[in-house]
Amino acid sequence: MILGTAGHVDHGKTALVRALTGVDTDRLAEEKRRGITIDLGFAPLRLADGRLLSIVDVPGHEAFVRNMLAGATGVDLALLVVAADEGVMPQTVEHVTILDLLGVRDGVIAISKCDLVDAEWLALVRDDVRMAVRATALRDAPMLVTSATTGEGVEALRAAIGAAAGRVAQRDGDDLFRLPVDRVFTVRGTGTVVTGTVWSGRLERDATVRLLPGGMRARVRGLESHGMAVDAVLPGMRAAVALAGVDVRQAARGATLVADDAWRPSRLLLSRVALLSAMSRPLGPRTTVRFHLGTADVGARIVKAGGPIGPGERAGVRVVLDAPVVARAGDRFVLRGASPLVTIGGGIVDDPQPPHWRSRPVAHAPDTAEARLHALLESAGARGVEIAPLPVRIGAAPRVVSSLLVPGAPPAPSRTIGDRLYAAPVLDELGRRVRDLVDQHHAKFPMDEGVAIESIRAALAVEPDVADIVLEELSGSEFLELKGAVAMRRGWLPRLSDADERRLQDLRQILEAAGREPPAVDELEAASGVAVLPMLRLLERSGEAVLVERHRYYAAHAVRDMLHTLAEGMRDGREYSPAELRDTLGLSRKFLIPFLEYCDRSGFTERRPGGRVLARRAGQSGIA
Ligand SMILES: Nc1nc2c(ncn2[C@@H]2O[C@H](COP(=O)(O)OP(=O)(O)OP(=O)(O)O)[C@@H](O)[C@H]2O)c(=O)[nH]1
Ligand SMILES: [Mg+2]
Repeated sequence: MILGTAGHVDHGKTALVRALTGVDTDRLAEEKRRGITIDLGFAPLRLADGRLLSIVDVPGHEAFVRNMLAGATGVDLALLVVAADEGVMPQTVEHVTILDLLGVRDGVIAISKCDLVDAEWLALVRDDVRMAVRATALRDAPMLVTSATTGEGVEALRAAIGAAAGRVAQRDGDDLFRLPVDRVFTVRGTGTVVTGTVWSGRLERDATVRLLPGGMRARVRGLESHGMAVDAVLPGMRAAVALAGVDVRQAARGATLVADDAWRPSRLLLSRVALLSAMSRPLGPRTTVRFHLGTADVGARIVKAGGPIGPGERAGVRVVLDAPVVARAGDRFVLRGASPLVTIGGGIVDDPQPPHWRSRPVAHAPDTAEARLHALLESAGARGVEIAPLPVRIGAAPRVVSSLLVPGAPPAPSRTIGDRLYAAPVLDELGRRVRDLVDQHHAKFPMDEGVAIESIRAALAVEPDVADIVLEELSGSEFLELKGAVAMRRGWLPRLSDADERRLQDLRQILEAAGREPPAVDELEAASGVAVLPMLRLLERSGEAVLVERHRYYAAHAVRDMLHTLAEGMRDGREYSPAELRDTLGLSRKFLIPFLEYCDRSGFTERRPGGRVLARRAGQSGIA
C-alpha cells in the first residue's frame, strides 16, 4: 500500500515523514542545500497492526509538479500537508486537484507547524482547508493538527493513517505485472536497477521482463523492497528491480516494466477528459499539452471531434502523443498546459490500443470490462479483435477476460477464430450473407451448379480464416454444401426447362460442327440471343465441352482429336516450334497459340526455350 504526500512547498511534508518513520527522504545534496524537496523520496511506515505502508514524499515547489505527479500516480492514500502559519497556497490546491484527477479516493489531512500559531488562527486555517477540499475526494478526510518540531499530533496522525489504510481495498495480485519506473541507477556489482511502485500483478526473481516503450528484454536478477531483498513483489509495494541485460542509459523515468506481451506502447489513446473550470481558455486540437500517465510525461494533443474543449467540459477525445506510452483501459492521467505550466485537467483511458490511427472515441464510454469488450467487438465488426492484448485493452485481469470469452457469455456473446475474437452476431450475419449469395445465384442461374467459393470470399471481404469458419459451419448445416470449389444449397440440382434443354442441344451441335475452331462465348451469345455461359458450364461439368482459352469452349472430342494428332506428330524429346505444330494441327495462328498454352497448362506439352516437347502421351494424360 502506498501513501503519497501532497502540499505546498515548505509546508513540512518531509519533516512529518521523518517524524513518522525516522527516515529523511531528502537525500540529494541539492535538496539539503536548498532546504526543499526536488525529487521523490521513499520511506517505509510500519502500522500498528503490523502492515507495512510505503510513503512517497513529493516536492511541493511549483517547478517540480512533474515530479510530484510521478510520485502521486499509483498511490492508495494521500497525506495532504498544510502549514498552519501559511494556510492554503497554490500548490495545496493544485496537488489536491491532481490527486482527485488521479482517482485517489482516501487520505488524511495534517495541519502542520501548529507550534507556530495560536488557537484562533488555527481554527481559521482549518476552515480554509475544509473549503479547499470540499469538492474533492478528500472532503471527508480526517484533519489532524501536528507539529514535527514538538511531536504534537504525530501519534494521532499515525493512527489516522492506519485507519485509512484499513479502508483501502487489497489490489489484485492475480493480474498482469506492471511497474511504472520512477528511478534508474546502477549499483556496483548488480548493474542497472529500476524502482517504482508495483501497479498490478506480481514479479519474481529470474522472471523475464520487458522495458517499454523500447522493448528491451531483461532478466530479473534481484528484487528489493525498501532495501530488503525479497523473492517477489506484489501490487502496492515499492520495488527495486535489478535487471540483467539492460544498460542504465536505456532506461529512464517514464518507462514501464512489464512481463506480459499484452502490453504495447501506444501513441494514440481513446479517452475521456475533463478540463478544469478554472482554465482560462478552451483547448484546441493543435495546442500541445503535457500528458502524465504513470511516471510518463510526454507532449500530447487532445483532439475532440467538432472543435475545442471548453473550461469545465467533459468530452470523448483522441489523445495523440508525441512519444509512445504504456497505458491500460481505466488508467487515469493528468494534463498540464505547456505554458503556463499549470494543471488543466485529466482523464481516463478507454482504449489504449485502438486498431486504427483514425479510430474514434465511442460516444458513451463504457466503464466495466464487459461493456468495454462489447464496445470493442461491436466497432470491430467483421475485422474482429486480437485476443492477446485484451486484458490491457479492456482493463481486466486475464482470468476475467477468459471468463468473458466463454462462448455465449453475456453481455457480449463472442467466438474465437484463430487469435481473434468476433461478435457472434457478426458471424451470424456473415452466414446470412453467404446464404443470400447462394440463393441469389441459384435463382439467377438455375443451370449452374453453384457459386465459386472464391467469389463468396471476395464478396465477404473478411480475413480468410473467418470466411473459412463461416463456410465450414454452414456446410455442416442442412443449408449449404461445398463441392470442390463451389458452394450450393444442400441437395441442389441444376434445372433445365424444356426450352433450355433444346438450347443446350443446339449448343452441342454448334460446338461439334465448329470442331477445331469454335466461336467465342460472346459470338455464341450474339447468335443465339440468350445467356449461354451457364449452359456451357453445364456441358463442361458433364465433360462434353472444354474451356481452352478464356471465353472459348471447345467440343471435348475436338480437343481429344487435336491432342491425338499432336501425340502422333511429335517425337519424344524433340522440341517443336509453333510453326511446326501449326502444320501438324492445321490451325490458324489465332487458335494455335491459345490451344498450345492450354496443352502446356494441362501438362500435355512442356514449353522450353527451344520449343515445345511432348510431356505425356495421349491416353496417359486422362485428357484423351
Ligand atoms: N516550526 C516548525 N517548523 C517546521 C515544522 N515542520 C517543518 N518545519 C520546517 O519547515 C521547513 C520545511 O520543511 P519540509 O519538511 O522540508 O517541507 P516540505 O513540505 O517537505 O517542503 P518541500 O518538499 O520542498 O515542498 C524546514 O525548515 C522545517 O524545519 C514544524 O512542525 N514546526
Ligand atoms: Mg519535502
